Amino acid sequence: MGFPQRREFAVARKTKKLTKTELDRKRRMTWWHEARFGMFIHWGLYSLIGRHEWAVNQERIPWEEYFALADTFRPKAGCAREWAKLAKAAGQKYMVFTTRHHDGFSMWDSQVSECTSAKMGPGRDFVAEYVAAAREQGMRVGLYYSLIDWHHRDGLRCLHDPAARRRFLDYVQGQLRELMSNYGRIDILWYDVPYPLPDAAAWEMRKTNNMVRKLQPGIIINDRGMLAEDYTTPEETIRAAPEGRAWETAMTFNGSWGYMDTPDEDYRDARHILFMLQQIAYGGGNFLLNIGPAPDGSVPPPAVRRLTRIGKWLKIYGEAVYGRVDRGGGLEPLNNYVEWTRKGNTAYAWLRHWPGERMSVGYFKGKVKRVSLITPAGPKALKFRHDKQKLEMWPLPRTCPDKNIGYGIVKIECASRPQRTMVGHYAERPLWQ
Ligand code: JFZ
Repeated sequence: MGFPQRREFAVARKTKKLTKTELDRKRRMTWWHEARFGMFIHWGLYSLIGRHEWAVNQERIPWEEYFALADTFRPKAGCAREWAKLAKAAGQKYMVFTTRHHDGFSMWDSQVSECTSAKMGPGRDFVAEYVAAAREQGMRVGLYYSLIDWHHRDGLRCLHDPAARRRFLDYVQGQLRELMSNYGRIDILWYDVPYPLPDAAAWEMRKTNNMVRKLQPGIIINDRGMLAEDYTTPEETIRAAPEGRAWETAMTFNGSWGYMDTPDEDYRDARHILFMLQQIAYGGGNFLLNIGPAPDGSVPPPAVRRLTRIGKWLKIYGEAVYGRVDRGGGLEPLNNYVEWTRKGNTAYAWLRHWPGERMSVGYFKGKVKRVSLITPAGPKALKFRHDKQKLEMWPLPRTCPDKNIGYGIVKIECASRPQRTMVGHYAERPLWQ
């Protein structure tokens, strides 16, 4: 026979065999995609300075002075539990904690370093406290680990001196082995800043990640260790990775990862966070939103207030965010106030501005089966009329039913994939007629 039939060809493409590596990745990433929203925590000695986590470097603070801060680092007991409870209340499903940032201060009882929270001031293993608290609240557990170490004597020398490189890699690999061995199941390893070595080979990343995966078979690893691994990490920006590639936007609340006592107005507000969550979900990404706890471990009140409101909202409207949200495409925003997420044949219209008692969405395609308004009291069926021009829905209340953040959701269930795109419509009926 000659050419395959078109239909067969389409089917063949759909069932395209994934390689074992691709299949394993898809499996281990499922919970992560469905979780969507996580809490990033930057906390360490720099929190005591309160001027961004790079203070020691940017202000050229002498190391003796910096590590002397450890003597006054006396966080309250149970602070990690506070973070985990807050994450849960915020509707976040996983957490990522800075085990060691660039300053070289390890927040656990590391045997390969003298600069640890166990050997110095606090005398505590914060990683152990964090992991226990996260688990207790049903959170997936992520560990952030900085490859760069400003303080380690070989942290820079490793670039030109092979013996120094050997010592430094032994240290990095030793620390990772501890983190992957001593705290039970770890769900995410979040590498950061692979400086100064030039490539994955110089860092021995393949060997290191093989060790990590051997110790933690289900673990998800980000892309900041100079290998692509499981997901891409745009920062302070929402930028989808190419189709088929997982991505996660990491974002500060107020411009600093480490604790800074900035005014309330400097915090991204709850409405904006929701807008970003929608944009990210539409692009098939995840959202890792940072808090920088104060030296005593407490979370700055502006962050607590916002996270609490977001969590309250997600309790009602979470189905538009969690679970098998499809990567978007084909659902264009309506002016500047209706945006979308989609799960299979169901479109969720996110209303940032309330249209009044009737809502009209032009250019909507898809066989509409049911339309409902999601409200704090549950879903309310809406009437609808759908023709070639538009989908009309009514009766809506006069104002947004969400009094918390003022963000409403209309759920549109269809028998086929919903689409809203103006392509082709210009020809059918020009906008100016
Ligand atoms: C790094 C750190 O330097 C910073 O302190 C914080 O921990 C943050 C999460 O990560 O900063 C970066 C790293 C990578 C990029 C930008 C800032 N990047 O790829 O654009």
